[in-house]
Formats: sequence, structure tokens, C-alpha cells
Amino acid sequence: MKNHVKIAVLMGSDSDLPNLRGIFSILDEFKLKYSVRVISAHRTPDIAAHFAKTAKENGYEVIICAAGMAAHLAGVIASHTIIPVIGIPMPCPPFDGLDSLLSTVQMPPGIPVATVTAGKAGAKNAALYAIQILALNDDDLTKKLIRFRAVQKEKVILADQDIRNKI
Ligand code: RP5
Repeated sequence: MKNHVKIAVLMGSDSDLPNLRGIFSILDEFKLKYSVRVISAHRTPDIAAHFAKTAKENGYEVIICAAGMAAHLAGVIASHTIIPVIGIPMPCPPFDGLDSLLSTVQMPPGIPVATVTAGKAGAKNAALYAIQILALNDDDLTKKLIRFRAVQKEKVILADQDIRNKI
């Protein structure tokens, strides 16, 4: 399968979407195709299991899962596939993401989930981490990642100069 969609982005609820926009802008910037689904470990458990069990044959190489509260989506997906799973804890009231973080990160030994930080920063890092996984076998993506870091570095250096001129 060449040029197939390799990245899946799953969210436990469409209420998670505002925190996940950064994923799509980064994947778009790298010109990568992706699938986006709302799948809940608790509300649609059969669909979650089916998605994970068929993910490899459907050509996916990395799965990003965002969920909040008792956030089991990433863990459930990971339990049904050997494709790498990245978990993003979603901030939700009343505990503002600490509950989601612990639910996502605290996997029992044997079924790993690569958990990033909660919320929008985690979403961006999940996208970049997914790209880094794909870049292991893709020189073009590797070059784009190196360029991304160079641009990021330049922005910090400019911000440093700017603040030193002002203060
Ligand atoms: C989780 O429950 C979802 O991922 C979401 O973060 C949270 C609340 O979902 P809604 O009640 O807003 O649909 O499963």
C-alpha cells in the first residue's frame, strides 16, 4: 500500500475537538493525510475494538487517541493492536485533566501507550511524535522535521532579541 493514510486521530467525544486543532494544522503543514473519528471506549466499545483490530490491515502505522475523564480510549485501542498508540489526556471538569492524564498514562506493563501532556500542547506533540515515528522510514519527512526544528529555533532567537531590546 503506497500513499495510504497512515495516521488515525481518534477522539472520545466531539467535545474534545477544540483541543485537537493543533494536530491537524501540524499534519497539514507536513502534508500528511489522516483519518479522524469520534470513537468512545465506553460509549461505543465494539466500534473501538473493531477499529483497533482492523487498523493494521487498513494501513495505519500510528494511532493518536484523545480522551478525557476516565480516559481509556488509548489503552483500549492499544490492547487490540500492535500499532504504536499515542494518548492525549483531555482537560475536563472537575479535575481539569489530571484524571485523564493518570487514566491514559497508567498502563499496566505489556500494553504501552505513549502519553503526551494534557490539552493543546499535548495535541501538538502527539502530531510531531507520530511524524517522528513515520520519519524512521521516510527521508523526506526527516528533512521536514529538521526544518521544523530550525524554524522553531529561529523564532526563539528572534523572541530573545526582541525582549532584550525592549527590557
Ligand atoms: C470522554 O469524556 C471524552 O473524550 C470527553 O473528553 C469526555 C466528555 O465527553 P462528553 O460528555 O463531552 O461527550 O469520553
